[in-house]
Amino acid sequence: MTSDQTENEKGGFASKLLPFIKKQTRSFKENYFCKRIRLGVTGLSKSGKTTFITSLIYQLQRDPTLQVSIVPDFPRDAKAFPYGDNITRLLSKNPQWPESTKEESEICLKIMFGKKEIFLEIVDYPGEWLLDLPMLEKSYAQWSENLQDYLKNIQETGLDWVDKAAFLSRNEQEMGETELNDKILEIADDYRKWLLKLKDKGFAYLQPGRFVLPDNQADLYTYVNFFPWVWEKDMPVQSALLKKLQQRYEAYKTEKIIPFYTHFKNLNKQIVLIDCLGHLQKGHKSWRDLKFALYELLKNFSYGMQNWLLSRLFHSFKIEGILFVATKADYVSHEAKRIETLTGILKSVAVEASEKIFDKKLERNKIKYRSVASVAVQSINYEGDQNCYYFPNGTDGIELPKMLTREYIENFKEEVGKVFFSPLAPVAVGADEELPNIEMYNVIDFILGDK
Ligand SMILES: Nc1nc2c(ncn2[C@@H]2O[C@H](COP(=O)(O)OP(=O)(O)OP(=O)(O)O)[C@@H](O)[C@H]2O)c(=O)[nH]1
Ligand SMILES: [Mg+2]
Repeated sequence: MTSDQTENEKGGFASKLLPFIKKQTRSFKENYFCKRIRLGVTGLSKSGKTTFITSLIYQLQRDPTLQVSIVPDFPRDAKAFPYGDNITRLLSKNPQWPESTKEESEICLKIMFGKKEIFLEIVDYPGEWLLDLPMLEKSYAQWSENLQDYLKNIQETGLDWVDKAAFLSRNEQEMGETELNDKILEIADDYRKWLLKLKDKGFAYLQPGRFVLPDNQADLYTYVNFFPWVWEKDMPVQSALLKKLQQRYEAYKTEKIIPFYTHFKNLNKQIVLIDCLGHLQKGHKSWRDLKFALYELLKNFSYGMQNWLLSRLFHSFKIEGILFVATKADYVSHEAKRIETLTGILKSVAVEASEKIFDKKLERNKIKYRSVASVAVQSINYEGDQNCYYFPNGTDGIELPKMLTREYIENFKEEVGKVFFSPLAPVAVGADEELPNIEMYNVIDFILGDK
């Protein structure tokens, strides 16, 4: 090696190292001298995430004790959360809910709180994608076994796509490569359509999420090309079909789930939104499915206290506090008794789903439960509030159940059928009025209360 080469290499090494050190120092400064909260707003499809995040930003900006601004140029590598569009829709003369989310987006708020400076980062994404997270830790065989049990549990048998797949696996030897590929695509598409039907019935545990909600139309052709092996317990030792399904399952994980997860996993606070009323309306199957889906989801996050310095240096967070929220509480009106009942229902589903996961990792006072309306569909009248929609108290409608037995939920469904309303538009507010909400201040307290 010549001395020139050595110098060049040294220079090369130093010039590579310098930006690294600068980056580490910058991130150390950023994280050491100011507080950074990575908030995960977790919730199944249509649980109210986008409306909730929009309302949260709106309420934070109106809090007289805080100075809140949206950090420009954030995020550098993803789409910005469309706060402006969402709030304009909600405040317009004919108010509209935010559009259903089709892609991931992020926002960062700079919050001055006395002399303290806090950066609050929030990620929004389509609820359907969240259900992919449990697939990460499963092989194709484990995933298939899991879905086999799932089909039994939800009592779905005699399915067309399963019969077709069983037939294909018995006859694959007689087929050429092209025919086999075509058949796989056909069954994968049938499987996708079946998932969509399940969604309509109120089921939440629908995998893969992008079959139900693709990133874009092109994904329908590129990724909807596998299905679970659910027609027999033991998989064959040699099968071209099995090999293709396994490979495509793994490709989906690598190309779709992992990039989403890496953006999403580093959280230090989590808010889990649950549309309890929506699931109750759809009956006990939907309710049971909700519990199962929640359990499978929460398993994917890390909970517990973390080493403060290490976490900030290496950007690896643990969730130190969780708030479960029953959304759309305006459907039961603001009366304290009914809000409490809704929170009780929320607790019953959340505790059952998360007990084993939090076991000794989170202290009880770090787990909170609240009922909230991000944007109420009516002006809230705090005294003698009779104007509620889905679950009025008494003669015209039905009361929320005190105990959630299976029988109750079945009957509940029937009763609700009689007084069913389609989703209502948010209330129109005047230029000098504010968007009505229920108990959003509790959410702000959860986020900033310990800072
Ligand atoms: N009454 C009432 N309805 C709400 C509220 N928040 C959301 N909704 C209803 O729930 C629907 C879904 O809300 P979104 O905020 O889009 O839910 P999401 O979880 O972001 O849904 P995806 O992005 O599709 O996963 C809205 O279109 C409204 O009909 C609320 O505070 N009160
Ligand atoms: Mg959304």
